[in-house]
Amino acid sequence: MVYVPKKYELYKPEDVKTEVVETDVLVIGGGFSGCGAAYEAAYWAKLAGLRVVLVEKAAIERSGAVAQGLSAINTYLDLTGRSERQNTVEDYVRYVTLDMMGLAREDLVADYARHVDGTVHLFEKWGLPIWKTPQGKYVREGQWQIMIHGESYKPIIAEAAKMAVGEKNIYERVMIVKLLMDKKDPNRVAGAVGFSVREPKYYIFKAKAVILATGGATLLFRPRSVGEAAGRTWYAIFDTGSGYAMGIWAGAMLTQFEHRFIPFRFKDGYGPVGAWFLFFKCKAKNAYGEEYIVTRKAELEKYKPYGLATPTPTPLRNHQVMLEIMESKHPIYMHTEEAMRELAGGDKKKLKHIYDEAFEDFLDMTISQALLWAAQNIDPQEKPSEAMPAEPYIMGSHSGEAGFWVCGPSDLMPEEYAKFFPLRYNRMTTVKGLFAVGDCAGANPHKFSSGSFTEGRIAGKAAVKYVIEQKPNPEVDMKEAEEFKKKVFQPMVTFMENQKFSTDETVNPNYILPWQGLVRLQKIMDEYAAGIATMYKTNEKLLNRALELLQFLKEDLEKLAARDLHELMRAWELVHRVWSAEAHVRHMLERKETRWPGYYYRTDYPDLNEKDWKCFLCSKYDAKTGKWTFEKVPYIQVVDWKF
Ligand code: SFD
Ligand code: AMP
Repeated sequence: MVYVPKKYELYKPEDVKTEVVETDVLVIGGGFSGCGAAYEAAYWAKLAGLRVVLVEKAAIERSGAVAQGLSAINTYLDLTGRSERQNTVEDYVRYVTLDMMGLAREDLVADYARHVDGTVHLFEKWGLPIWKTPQGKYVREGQWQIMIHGESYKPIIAEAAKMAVGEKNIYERVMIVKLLMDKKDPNRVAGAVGFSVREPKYYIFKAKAVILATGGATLLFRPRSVGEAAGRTWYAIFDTGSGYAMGIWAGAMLTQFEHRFIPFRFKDGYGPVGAWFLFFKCKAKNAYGEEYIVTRKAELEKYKPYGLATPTPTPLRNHQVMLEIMESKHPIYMHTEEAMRELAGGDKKKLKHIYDEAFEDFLDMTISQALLWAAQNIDPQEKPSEAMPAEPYIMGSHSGEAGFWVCGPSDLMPEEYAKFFPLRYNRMTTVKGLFAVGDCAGANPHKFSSGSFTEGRIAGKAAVKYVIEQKPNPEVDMKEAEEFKKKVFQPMVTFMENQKFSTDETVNPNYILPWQGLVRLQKIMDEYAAGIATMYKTNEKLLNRALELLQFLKEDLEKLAARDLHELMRAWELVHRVWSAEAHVRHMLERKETRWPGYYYRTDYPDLNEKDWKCFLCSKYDAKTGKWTFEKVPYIQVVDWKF
């Protein structure tokens, strides 16, 4: 039989058209923070006659973390009395800072917190159904969270952003690969380049201000879901560290990049636990029926003062679970059946209502968890469900605080933080004209959906102000931008040149496919950088070995192959993931303490070290020399909160 190689839609760079788009403000990523940025920037830009462009690699109607919907808005303070419980900004800042074991940028947290309610009210106006009490108050899930019927959360928010900027200013199915810098000033952004994942087209976006809103970084670590469940994760698989990598290359300062979030989740489907713990008052117990938050309360003493905070910080709640698992007292069970029984109090009608709510929680947000219940014959009113800490996620919007060091609001930002910003515009990174929001903005976590949109709005407004006041006129090196097209399409060329070398195109000594590189990355991170394989433990030796192996992987990235435009996107996503992973490892290596037990353990520095490490860890990459430099910035209490 004659071997006939398969045909693919492959393009040589010289066959790809270039389209140049000029704008004042460019928003990269149309998720929650990107939609917020576009919505707000459009308002101010219109008054000033400026253009705002939003570019997204998917379709914003269903892109990003909220693609499937959500069942709760996790950040709503309620300063005006619309819900079952009101809060103050001070108390919110206390909660967030303690949840991060003492390290949060309070200027940034207070800033989004004071504006977040207004965002939620807009969401409701745009049609998002929020649960109401018979008295018409928003139903609280917990102190800070409110319940929503959120299956269509993303389309509702995307529509508002689309209407604000106008269809002609939205570029969908365009994967952004790299930022462009000003020819005259290497520390000023000038735009970005990317390619269409639908047609042979290369894009050069020229912009005066750029907002990074590409979400966090998932699947850097081998996930618990492998084999038949490969690809199932808790957070958005589309969030591939693009903004991190692009900002790193541009020389923007990172902060807290050693931080990660380990979500404790319903096992295998990754169903979130928040509604179960807070709204349904569900208890988690070990295999022997012991409620570990009670039996392991004394463990929290070791982590004073944070261990004594209410609620117990998320990493410490994880830590208690991990101790159970390390002592082999798992499976850990979420006792949904007990919770539902207790809430219903013998009232059958009430039980039916609670049952519906329980299913809606997952159907709104994590459909696969409801499917898993069905597949495994689990009726949540009869049987408990297994839960488990998942693999690490790098993010700055949920219970994680990795991201860029950004400028805060002028009324709250202390001088120790401000000194990094020659120009002071809210949420601008240390690169002029480059802003970061949502998962991309570091040291101000717990934004979730509503806070990310709010932070986008803050940055959108500031970006327009920057363009008006500074009148930046960055110059793009068009030759360099056009030259980069070759690099972008190189994986297709590599495939074309080597496809016939072997009879199985997935086994070829001259190239690697993106998924092969991805499993390599995941193996390295899992085994050396405190993934699930080592129960989240690592040490200096392991981390140094991780860096060595990542270096080999980086060399092999030059030999990536792609068989179609979709795979070309996967190739560039992998490049972005690898750089995000490297930054994470370098940061973990640098912080010589275990600040977040339950997120990761440095076994060579097993304790909290308040004296040397109650500080933000910041880093910068110099693309010219290939060197990373680190710097500590002190934590400063900005808001007057008390324990
Ligand atoms: O239950 C490029 N989140 C929750 N928030 C809540 O308010 N309530 C909840 O209930 C939450 N929970 C939850 C949450 C997320 C997920 C996945 C689940 C459950 C299952 C968190 C929020 O969703 C999250 O904080 C925000 O969405 C963060 O916003 P942002 O903008 O930082 O990220 P994004 O929305 O994922 O958007 C990123 C966009 O960028 C695009 N993109 N575009 C072009 N070029 C590139 N190179 C790009 N790279 C990425 C993406 O496609 C995407 O659109 S619970 O667990 O607590
Ligand atoms: P999750 O579903 O775990 O992402 O949580 C959703 C929201 O509830 C987040 O704001 C969490 O910080 C919060 N949360 C989850 N579990 C608990 C808990 N046991 N105690 C206090 N807050 C929680």
